[in-house]
Amino acid sequence: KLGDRKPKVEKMFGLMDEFLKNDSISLQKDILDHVEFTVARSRFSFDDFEAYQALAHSVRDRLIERWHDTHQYFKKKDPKRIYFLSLEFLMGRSLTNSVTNLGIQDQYADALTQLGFEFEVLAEQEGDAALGNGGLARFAACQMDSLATLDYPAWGYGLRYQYGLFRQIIVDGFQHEQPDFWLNFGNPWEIERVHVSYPVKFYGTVEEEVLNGRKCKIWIPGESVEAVAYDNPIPGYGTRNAINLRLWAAKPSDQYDMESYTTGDYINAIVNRQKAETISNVLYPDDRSYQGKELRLKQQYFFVSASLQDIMRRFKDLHRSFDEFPEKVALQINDTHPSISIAEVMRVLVDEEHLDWSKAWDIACRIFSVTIHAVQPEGLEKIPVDLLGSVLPRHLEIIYEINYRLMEELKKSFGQDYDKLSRMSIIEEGAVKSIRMANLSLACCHTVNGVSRVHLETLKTRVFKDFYALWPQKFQCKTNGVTQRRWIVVSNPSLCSIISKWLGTEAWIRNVDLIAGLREYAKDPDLHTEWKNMKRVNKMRLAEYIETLTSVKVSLDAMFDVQIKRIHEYKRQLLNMLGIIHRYDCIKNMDESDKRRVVPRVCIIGGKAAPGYEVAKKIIKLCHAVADKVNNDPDVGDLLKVVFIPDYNVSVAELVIPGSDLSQHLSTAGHEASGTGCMKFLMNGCLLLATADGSAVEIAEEIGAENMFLFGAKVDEVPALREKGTTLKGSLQFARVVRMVRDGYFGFKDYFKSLCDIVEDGGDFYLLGYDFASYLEAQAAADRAFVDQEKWTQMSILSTAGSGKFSSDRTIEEYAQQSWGIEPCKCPF
Ligand code: GL7
Repeated sequence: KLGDRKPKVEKMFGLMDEFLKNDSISLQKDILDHVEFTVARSRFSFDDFEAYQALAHSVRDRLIERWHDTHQYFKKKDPKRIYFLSLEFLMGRSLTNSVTNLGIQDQYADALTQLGFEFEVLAEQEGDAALGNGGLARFAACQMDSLATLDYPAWGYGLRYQYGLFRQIIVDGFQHEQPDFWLNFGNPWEIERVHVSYPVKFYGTVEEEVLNGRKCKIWIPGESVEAVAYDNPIPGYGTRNAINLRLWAAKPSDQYDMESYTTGDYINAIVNRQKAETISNVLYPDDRSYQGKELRLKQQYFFVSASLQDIMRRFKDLHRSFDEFPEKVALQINDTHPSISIAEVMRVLVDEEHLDWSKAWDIACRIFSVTIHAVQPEGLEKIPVDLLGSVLPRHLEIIYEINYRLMEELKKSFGQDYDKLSRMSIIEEGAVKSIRMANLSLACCHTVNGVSRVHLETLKTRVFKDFYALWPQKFQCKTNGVTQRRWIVVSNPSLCSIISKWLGTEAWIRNVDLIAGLREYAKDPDLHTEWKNMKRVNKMRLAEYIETLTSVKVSLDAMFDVQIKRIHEYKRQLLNMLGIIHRYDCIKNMDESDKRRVVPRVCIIGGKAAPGYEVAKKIIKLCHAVADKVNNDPDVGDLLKVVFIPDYNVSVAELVIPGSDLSQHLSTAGHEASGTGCMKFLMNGCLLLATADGSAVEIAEEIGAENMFLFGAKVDEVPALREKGTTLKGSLQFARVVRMVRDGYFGFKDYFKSLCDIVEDGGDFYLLGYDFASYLEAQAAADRAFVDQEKWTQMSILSTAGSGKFSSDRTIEEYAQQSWGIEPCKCPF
């Protein structure tokens, strides 16, 4: 209780004003203060990393100020809030993004120059926060940026993994994984909140009790772990709002096991308590399947339980009755990973708040919405009943009850159609009886979102056909987007200046639709000159990076052709490699006069393979084997270079994308739910060579199919092509390049045999053979377009100009209006 000690608000504001000034001298003093007192180095002697730390702390102070003010304001206004639950957030670096969004980049750059440092050099000191695998997690990060910028009262909730996504190192062309100790040198972007912590329970038994004459279920847990909050302020751009990303870390519980202590088993008691911390230790490095792992389930429940306790506490501070809960709370389930939250909400409302079941279910159905990011039913999580029953016994009972009621309701519509009922059931019978987490989400959520139009269609017609027939109104399309703040303003400052100059305003940074205004100048020779210079400077930066990492020298006149993303069979990096081999083979068979007509290329590939994914690892090795041969062949010279960029991550993407001419998105049609990399390339004026899959279909609508290179089987053709199976042979050219690999032209004959088998004898599930001819045609079209640099530049400008739809700002507006029912809440001071 503050009692008489209430702070004098005016005095507080007066002092704040004096604290955080943004003029150059104040910033310099501030940075040096942090060198001296936070980093504890002498201000007369500190290195670049220490300077970065001090700088980061000085920026963090400014973030915290806004973040406090925003939360104070949210508390006062008490708007409906969106709580975004995600097991993964791929934030990358924070420094440049923070000063950009705070609008104090120039002031900091200036202050540092005066101290003898360069902002860019210090920014390079920061490691990536890689608490996620791929597109899904980076999309979550982009959404946080948009939520803050658009002033929505939002919270992100997730897990603070000690080890982020593994580091990829390449030894003799093979991928090896090393742990990512990202917290070893501290993390200035987070605020540890030791006073914000909740117990999270596991295991134990369920007992029945009579309370006020009513039978109740009581969960007697067997283990308790403490969840401690780490807050990460997320600043909006062009607003004072800064929202919170709250990540939970597991700590041993205070409620220690008295018995072990009293029986003298002191050491074991401590060791067991320490084990608790392992829950938030490590991010699962596979981006598609984590089926049946106990630790994975514990991670999911751990962050869900802590988040819901936090959300309920905030709600109860101001409200008495849960009737108001749906007016104040929207919960977004990011993929099926946090869907145990549905059972947890039911448990809290029924067992702890003593609401009756139907009332609690009504509330749950009004607060939850889900986004599915998978295409294949195999990508949807299932948890074995035995496992769930052991780790969360009460939740299993609740899920059974939800399912019983669901089945009763379905019988009213479908009668005794048991096939349909068993398909729709939350419980999957079979060798391993399992809980289908997607079906649990579908039963409860008021909206089920797909991440592109093609994807939603797949969900409606294939994956969730039965549910769609029953509840068509639940299914919505929210095409993904990316934030132009990070993907243009931060990562491509020269492009940012060009856009602002030609549009005559910086307003596009918050309202990206304005970017379409560039179309008017797509043929303007002055813009062309600036555009080409920008691209060349970015290519130079990328070429230096490539040389430093791989010792390969590349020509800036070559087309930089890039495929960067997780390595997967369906993403078809192998198709790219076979295309490169074909190009190499052609060059080898040319005479000198033909060679003069070849468009020189630098083929850049980057991406991680899940540690247990053998085929993907072989593809990485093939990239290196081909690169070795091609890059050292004097017949080829600068006409073709092949580069594998190791340890691909967010900050590498920020460097590579602005320096690319062409980017490849080769998923077999119907397999990429959306894809977001393509949107970043698009914004940066890089032309797309793509299949008609995921968001590429919508990109073609926005910029015109004539401004990209589309190829390959269409989504609705793929099933029939597969039916034809092994009778479907690729072209002669395809057979020839596969034979080169098979015969050991690039060495490692035995090792690559299985790759060749998959695309020839193994049925070629991803249709590489079938698509090869049209892929080569698309590549040839790209070559022809590149020769005509005016035409190419025009296409490039039109790509950027047509990228407005693919901003996560648009995505978030759609979620806010169609799924969450929230309004902006802009902090006025
Ligand atoms: C993904 C999809 O594969 C990808 O196409 C989509 O853009 C992304 C965000 O919606 O989600 N689903 C998934 O499990 N991962 C993805 O990147 C890892």
